Amino acid sequence: MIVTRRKLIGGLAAGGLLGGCDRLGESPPFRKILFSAEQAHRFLQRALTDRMALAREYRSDQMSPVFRTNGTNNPGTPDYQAHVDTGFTNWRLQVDGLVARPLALPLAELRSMPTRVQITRHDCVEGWSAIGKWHGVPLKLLLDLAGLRPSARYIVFHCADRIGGAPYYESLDLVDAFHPQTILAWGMNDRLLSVGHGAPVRLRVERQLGYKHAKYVMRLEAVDDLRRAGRGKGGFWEDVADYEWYAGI
Ligand SMILES: Nc1nc2c(c(=O)[nH]1)N[C@H]1C(S)=C(S)[C@@H](COP(=O)(O)O)O[C@H]1N2
Ligand SMILES: [Mo]
Repeated sequence: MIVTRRKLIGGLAAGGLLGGCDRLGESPPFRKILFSAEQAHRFLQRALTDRMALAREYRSDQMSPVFRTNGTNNPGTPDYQAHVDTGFTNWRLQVDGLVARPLALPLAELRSMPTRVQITRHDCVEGWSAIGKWHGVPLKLLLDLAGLRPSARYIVFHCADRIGGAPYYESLDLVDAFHPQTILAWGMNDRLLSVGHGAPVRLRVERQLGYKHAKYVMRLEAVDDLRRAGRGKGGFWEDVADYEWYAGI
């Protein structure tokens, strides 16, 4: 929320807090309050502007000739294999939790929605990077379709794979969830997303490190608290190896 100085003064006046003092600016304690409110406002504004900034996008001729896979390169469960065998025609993306309208969206429907194409650099904490082209539906469109309830604060991405028995999952706050470059990608480098890179859909959240880009996304869940997901730190690597939950780059 952005509080202007005028609204703040108006609010104080309406609340009777100003009493008989009509020379507000000359009253030292009030001047102090107003000064710090303005500082706080400026600070929040800058923080939000930074979070909304776009990641660099590249030209086609800058794309990496090879884009390796990392982590799981095939969930390998019978359920997942059945979806691969049927071209994901029976697969549905579940959208639930703190939403007004839970959804179950077929892949064809995701692909028919407005598509964003972006050529970006993926940075893995293990020390490699690659530039690839991603095609997908802006996460914002899906969240608007489902209608977030006011209590929703995070989006949890539930994946089809497990590592050492624990399901892979990740989560974002709403600033990143609504960022214009945050997409659920169903295509990569002008082709349908391969199994290795996370078919049928994977997250691209371009201002963050590689492990946040959940592959094999089956379900989006809107939650008010991350403590109930996984082991409570908001993501698989956050839980098992203390990776930062906010992996901004
Ligand atoms: N479901 C799932 N998503 C995942 C992983 C994983 O093992 N499982 N690995 C993460 C890591 S560490 C990286 S660097 C990227 C790798 O994406 P890529 O295989 O398309 O290169 O996926 C991320 N998303
Ligand atoms: Mo990674």
